[in-house]
Amino acid sequence: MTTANSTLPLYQFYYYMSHSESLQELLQDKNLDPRLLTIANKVIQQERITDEEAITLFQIGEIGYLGTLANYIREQKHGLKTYFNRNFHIEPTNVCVFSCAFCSYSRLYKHREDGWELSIDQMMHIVKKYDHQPVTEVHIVGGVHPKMDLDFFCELLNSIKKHRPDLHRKGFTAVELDYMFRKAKLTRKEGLEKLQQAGLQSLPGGGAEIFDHSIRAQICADKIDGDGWLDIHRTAHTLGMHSNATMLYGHIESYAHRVDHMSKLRNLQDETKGFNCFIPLKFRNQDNDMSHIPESSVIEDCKTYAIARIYLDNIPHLKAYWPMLGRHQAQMMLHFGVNDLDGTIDDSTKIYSMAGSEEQNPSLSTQELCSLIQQAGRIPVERDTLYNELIIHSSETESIA
Ligand code: V47
Ligand code: SF4
Repeated sequence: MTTANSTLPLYQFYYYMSHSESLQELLQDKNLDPRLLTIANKVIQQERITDEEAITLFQIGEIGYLGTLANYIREQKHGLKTYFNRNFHIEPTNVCVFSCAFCSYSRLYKHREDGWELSIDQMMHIVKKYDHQPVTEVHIVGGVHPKMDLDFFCELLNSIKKHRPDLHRKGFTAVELDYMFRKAKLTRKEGLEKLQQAGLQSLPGGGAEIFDHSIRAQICADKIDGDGWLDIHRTAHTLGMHSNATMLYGHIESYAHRVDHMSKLRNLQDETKGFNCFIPLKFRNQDNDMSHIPESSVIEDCKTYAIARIYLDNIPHLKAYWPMLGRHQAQMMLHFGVNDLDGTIDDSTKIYSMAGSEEQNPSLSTQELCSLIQQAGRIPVERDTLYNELIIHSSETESIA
């Protein structure tokens, strides 16, 4: 990896220094709670924090302290680099056999005339719209439609691969996969192998929600359980596919549930090293069966991202998904441990606009993404799905990695 201006501009150098220094200052603070001092020392020593310590961070860590620790870790891992990619989504259908209480997007199968169902030709039409455009990833995700089965999606993947082999095909939540494999009467390994042969290259992180049984029973009772979600990702990792992990937070779960969720991910990552990135997803409350629950505050969001960065020491990247958080809040998260903003999207997803996100037609040009990142004092780096660096967009020059 080379960059035309590998020397940091002076302001970025001072910026980088100031975060280490603010951590040193924090350690000198005589009023700092001894539990927080112990955790800060662990971070400096690169020691893993315990589940109890993570709960303590949620309970008594204020955002200045948490941001300092999360930034320190983020800069140890990635310096000032902040990643994004050029991608678009295909949402084959919003018809779904499940009825998750938080979902604003799906239409039950019995009311399928209110939803959409795309044919292979219609989806290939979307893919062909990007011919001659430098997109690197298609993200395929949607509802669970009983007629869209494993063979249907193998045909779709094969068609995309044939038409545009260089486009990385990331697709299907563990929820969609579990349903497809059970219907096809295949084991998870057999089903994933079949999709992999057809062209699937990695899995997105959706469907994880909160792993705890009692919470799942209240918000998404009928779909795959937490162990099943983890098993599908474990199986994908053993087949050489990478994946992401999400956590839907800010609804009825407690801090202990969030830590339990991240603990299961941290344990699986120790085993497989297959997760590329973790994406906390803030619950949005418009037009769903949980609309009576207020959305989390910005402070709570900052804390959750920062604690994820501190706790998940073995997952390399932390993503703020801007279509859900809104571009300005996602930009702020670049100071709470985040080093990835996902992609250009090109107004190709409806999941969050329908749930009340301020991003009603999510689309950002590369230039707009770079500006958001640079305004936060970071260096924009265009990546592919697997975090290979493609272009470093420094403020003075642009270099091909
Ligand atoms: O599993 C649904 C979430 C997920 C709401 O891997 C909601 O790169 C908040 O996982 N409020 C699907 N969240 C999307 C997803 C995703 C998105 C972007 C990138 C990646 C990746 C993965 O959306 C669902 C669910 O957790 N969701 N409804 C809502 N009202
Ligand atoms: Fe279906 Fe996914 Fe919505 Fe649940 S979150 S109802 S599985 S589309």
